[in-house]
Amino acid sequence: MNQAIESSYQEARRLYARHGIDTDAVLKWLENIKISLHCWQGDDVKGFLFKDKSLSGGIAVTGSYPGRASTPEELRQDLEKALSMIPGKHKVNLHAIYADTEEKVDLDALEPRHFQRWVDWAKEQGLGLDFNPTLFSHLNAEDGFTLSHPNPEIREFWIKHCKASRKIAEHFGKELGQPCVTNHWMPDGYKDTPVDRLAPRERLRDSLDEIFKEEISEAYNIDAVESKLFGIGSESYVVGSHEFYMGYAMSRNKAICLDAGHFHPTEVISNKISSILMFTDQLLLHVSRPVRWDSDHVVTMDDELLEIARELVRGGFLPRTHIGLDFFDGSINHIAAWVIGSRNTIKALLRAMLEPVELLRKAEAEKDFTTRLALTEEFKSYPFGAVWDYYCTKASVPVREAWLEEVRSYERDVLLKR
Ligand code: RNT
Ligand code: ZN
Repeated sequence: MNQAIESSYQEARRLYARHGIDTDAVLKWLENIKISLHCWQGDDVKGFLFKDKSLSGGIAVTGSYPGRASTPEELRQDLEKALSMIPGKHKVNLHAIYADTEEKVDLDALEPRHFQRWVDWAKEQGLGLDFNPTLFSHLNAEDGFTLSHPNPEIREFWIKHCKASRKIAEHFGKELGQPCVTNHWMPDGYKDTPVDRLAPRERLRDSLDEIFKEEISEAYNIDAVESKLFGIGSESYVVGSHEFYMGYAMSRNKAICLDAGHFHPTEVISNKISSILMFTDQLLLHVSRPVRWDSDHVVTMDDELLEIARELVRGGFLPRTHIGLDFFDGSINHIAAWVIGSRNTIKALLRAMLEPVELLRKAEAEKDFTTRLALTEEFKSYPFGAVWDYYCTKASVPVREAWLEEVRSYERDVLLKR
């Protein structure tokens, strides 16, 4: 091990130990945390099934940085590259449109075999897989409604697709020996103020009930539902609102997915985690960064990321929380985006684990808010970076910005030749 990294770590270790924080134990803990790397950052949410269809559903990618993956092989190669620069063992999050098959198959007819190459690859790489039915970028989603569509035939198409998705997820879970989280998000909503807010919600409830009818063991598949406040083209009303899914998930024993970009701009998901986990078993996070709207910017080390990490650590919620990333920035190197967002998320968890939580709790209980504030602020400049560098070294991934050079040469040798 590099001498400077080792001695900086030992110095940091002593400093943290003074407050009862065992950095060696923290790193063992961190090693067990899985992040779900979203495949759709690798190709600007295009997928492979309907290549000529443009992205719909009120989400948008801007930028045309060269080199994005356009085949399953390229996407896997890029994911491998990204994962080689991220410490830990993680998961990859697939969307249905990323099926790897030569067959011409529509979403309602997808089967586990259309994803077998992903499964084989995940096995070989020691990765878990998560899944999402794709309820956008399709002819049957063109008018902005899917599972709550007034036309029963269109609803039926999407119900079939979601049922098929759960079977695919079950297969992932069985093959990989760890549960696959299947997240259901659909864009359904109105651009302008609706007259009837209730009927689409009743239809969505009924469609979801039909989809979840089949019992699938939680050892293989965990269902999650993702709410949203608004999208492009659904500014006035989204069928699957937060309140809708709070009620739905609680009454049906499903996991809620909180996406950091799906609320009012000053509303934060960090403040929702403890409440939701009082009443549900499991939580899915879509770690994202909304800049003025649900813009899905690459996750940076901002206050909200740190606050999310603190909530998970302090509340003891990590075993019940699935952490997924959800951003798509087409204006920078696609692999760098993954690396930056994932490393930040893991690093934020590390920072949270390195805080003197017991001391802070005690100060709070004693109404000593001065100590609470003083310690919280001082700990922001404690040497977590030395612990992070040591962790990266031990995990054989690049230390500090050294990964950027690797991305640059990969860009030169692989991406720009595509
Ligand atoms: C959209 C949701 C959803 C998608 C992915 C691609 O606003 O956040 O999670 O980003 O399914
Ligand atoms: Zn999301």
